[in-house]
Amino acid sequence: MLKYKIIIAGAKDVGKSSFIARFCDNIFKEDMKATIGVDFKRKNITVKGSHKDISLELNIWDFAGEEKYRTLFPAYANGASAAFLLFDTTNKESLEDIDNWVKIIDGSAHSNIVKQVIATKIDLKSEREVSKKDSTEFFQKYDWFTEITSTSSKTGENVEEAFLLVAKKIIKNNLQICKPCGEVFNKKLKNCQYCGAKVEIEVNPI
Ligand SMILES: Nc1nc2c(ncn2[C@@H]2O[C@H](COP(=O)(O)OP(=O)(O)O)[C@@H](O)[C@H]2O)c(=O)[nH]1
Ligand SMILES: [Mg+2]
Repeated sequence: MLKYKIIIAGAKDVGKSSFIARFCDNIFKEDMKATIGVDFKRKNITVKGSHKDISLELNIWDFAGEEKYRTLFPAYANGASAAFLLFDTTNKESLEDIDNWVKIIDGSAHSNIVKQVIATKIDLKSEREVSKKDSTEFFQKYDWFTEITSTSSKTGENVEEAFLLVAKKIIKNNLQICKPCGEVFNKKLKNCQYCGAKVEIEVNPI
């Protein structure tokens, strides 16, 4: 099984632990307990490839967003293939805080890390403080920015889709398909680890 580490960044209470709980266990708690330091979950995901389905084991690291724990973050960001950056649509400050998380990630993770922005709590329509337009404008300054996925861990809206999107980006970044034998393996290798064929042209598995 191909294993990848994913980290979840964002201010305290933006909904990081709820996002993970919805994806991994399909549950939601109004009284989610605050994360102390760091937490860890595993979940497999299957992406439909053009040649074959690709299953990944995602190791998902949940961080406490509180200032006092942020010094731990660089150590845990080490080796991550993707980072979710969460802000809470009912809290404008949590959007501004993303700049700090990007700095921390850029300073500690490898440069081709997938970054995916997630807007949380979209079920709380009447409490909304950040519009899609304002948040999209906020992220234009980042060259890695593609799109925001708007989610609700309460209703489950777009949570699985967000993980699937990131899994696809991880595959694009890290894997190639061997033309002769059809197996999927690490992009860094010059020969297929299954049949030994030399890589002539990189073919993306999805
Ligand atoms: N209505 C609603 N509340 C949410 C949602 N996600 C999280 N919450 C609530 O927001 C609070 C903080 O969530 P939590 O996951 O602990 O945030 P964390 O500190 O970023 O891990 C908890 O009371 C959750 O129940 C959501 O999508 N909708
Ligand atoms: Mg938490």
